[in-house]
Amino acid sequence: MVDHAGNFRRRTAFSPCSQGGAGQGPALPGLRVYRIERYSSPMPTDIVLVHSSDLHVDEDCAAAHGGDGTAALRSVLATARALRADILLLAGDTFENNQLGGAILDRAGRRLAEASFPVVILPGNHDPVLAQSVFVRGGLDTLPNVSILGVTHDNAVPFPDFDLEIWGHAHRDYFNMAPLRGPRQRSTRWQVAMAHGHYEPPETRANPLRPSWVFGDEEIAATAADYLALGHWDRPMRVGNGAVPAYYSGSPDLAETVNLVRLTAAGDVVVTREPLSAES
Ligand SMILES: [Mn+2]
Repeated sequence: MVDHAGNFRRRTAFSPCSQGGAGQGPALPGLRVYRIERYSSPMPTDIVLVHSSDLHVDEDCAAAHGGDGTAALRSVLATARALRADILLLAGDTFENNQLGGAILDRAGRRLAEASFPVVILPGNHDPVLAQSVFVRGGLDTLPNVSILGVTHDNAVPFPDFDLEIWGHAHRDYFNMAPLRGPRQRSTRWQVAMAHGHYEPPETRANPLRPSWVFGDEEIAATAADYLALGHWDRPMRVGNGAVPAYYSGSPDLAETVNLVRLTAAGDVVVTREPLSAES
């Protein structure tokens, strides 16, 4: 932080967020306001990120969502708009699989294109970056407001107007990989990381029967990110040892919320859960 006299000072204490953050939704258990060291001058306004994952856009099915396979996407986009998101983060498994047909991809593409804000997509284990991925076949890589890690950008998407960079390793095939390998050096005031995989706490990390796409406390801390947007779990949860605010958003279907992440002008990171809006 830079105080009023312009002197750098270090603030390490976490203070409970007694104000409930910037929304009406239920607070996430263990919610904290993180005081993060800052070197640069204050930003004039807050940056609002909305984080969701595991939308699993699928072929239309009469038994679910009134027959609209893009219902979860529609709902998350409407919620992000209602929350006045500056950027929407989708942390993997946006699509159920890479075999989806043209009609559903066209509809998903139209919904994304109609969004009035940038969308950053991290491909997950259901929708990895293959030559014939949904992102390419659906033309999603041509939408000006959509950035797809591993497709339109290799590992990082810059947002110079916000002095923000968002990085993450896309799933590029169906095999195992380490989602948080090689943390990216910070080059902007704000840095947000994304990962699609399975958090393993220290007490079970040695278990040889481990799931794929694992990361733990050390990998999370090594990102030194202002926020880590996680996907793969349908349940919303904060994970890690507190060094970095690392949250699963959970799926819209199960959580019925998105994570709202406010990067404040004062340098705080405030995370709340917000209910899905009525669809429009
Ligand atoms: Mn997954």
